Amino acid sequence: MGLLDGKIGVVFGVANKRSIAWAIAQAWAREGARLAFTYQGERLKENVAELVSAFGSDTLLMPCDVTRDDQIEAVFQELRQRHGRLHLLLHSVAFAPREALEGRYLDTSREAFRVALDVSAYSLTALARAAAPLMTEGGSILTLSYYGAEKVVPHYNVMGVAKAALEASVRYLAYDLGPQRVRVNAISAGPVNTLAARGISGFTEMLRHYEAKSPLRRNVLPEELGATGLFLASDGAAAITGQVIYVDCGYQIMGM
Ligand code: NAD
Ligand code: 0WE
Repeated sequence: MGLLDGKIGVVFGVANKRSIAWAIAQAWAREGARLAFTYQGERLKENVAELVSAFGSDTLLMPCDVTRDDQIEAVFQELRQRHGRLHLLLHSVAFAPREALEGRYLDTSREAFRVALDVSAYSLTALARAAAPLMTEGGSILTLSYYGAEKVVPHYNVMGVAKAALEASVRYLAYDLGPQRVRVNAISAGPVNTLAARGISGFTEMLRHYEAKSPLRRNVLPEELGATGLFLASDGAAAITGQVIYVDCGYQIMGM
């Protein structure tokens, strides 16, 4: 008896075994969900194929660059043909051009702003709109945010602006989809050492800062993000929508 028995889900944002999407997908699968996966491009295909082979050889795996309407359409067309319905969607995707995460927010170019907001914020709306017609039995849409959406985190820059737009999108999507029993929530995660975090200068210091300052005096573990992702997807969260849930060892409550 799994919490997600009979549920069908699709996961956007697995790059490798350290991806937050992978931790949440594993928690969903362990509780009985049937999952399909997408990957950003050919560069990641092999990696992701190897990971998802753990879920059986008939696991649906499709390319999807979330800036491409044609690829989004193809993913949901395939899901409709294979399963006919959908209950769960995980959006764990973000990107800003590297140079926008260095230096001043003030210097963000129009193009870097466009790319960051397109990939990291608009994509949730595009995916939710494509998923909604398949979520005929209700559903749960989940995305990943970060504290830089609400407070200044040096160098997070345009990603902070994109996460603010993402969190506002969660609320508007929750309102639009509520009548069809589709819930939309975000997990605001503390820092995790993933591909997207590696190479960010000062990331190791950030991990140490959370360890020193958060009420729980440690960093969040991927499996803890998996556990919260599972809760939000389950009937235990049936009355929770439009929310940003902090999974950050309490860091967000601190004033100093
Ligand atoms: P990750 O690199 O494993 O995942 C990021 C994913 O985004 C990758 O799978 C990448 O392929 C995908 N992606 C980027 N551009 C894309 C595009 N155009 N089309 C499709 N996919 C695209 O890193 P992660 O840390 O697991 O990041 C997942 C989410 O978690 C992101 O939204 C990130 O902002 C958020 N987050 C991360 C942390 C952290 O410290 N790692 C903290 C809070 C929130
Ligand atoms: O959302 C993120 C990072 C997302 C991200 C990472 C990269 C690195 C490679 C988006 N775009 C890019 N572009 C690249 O070229 N996090 C929450 C992790 C993160 O990133 C930071 C952080 C934290 C935390 C950047 C600066 C300061 C703090």
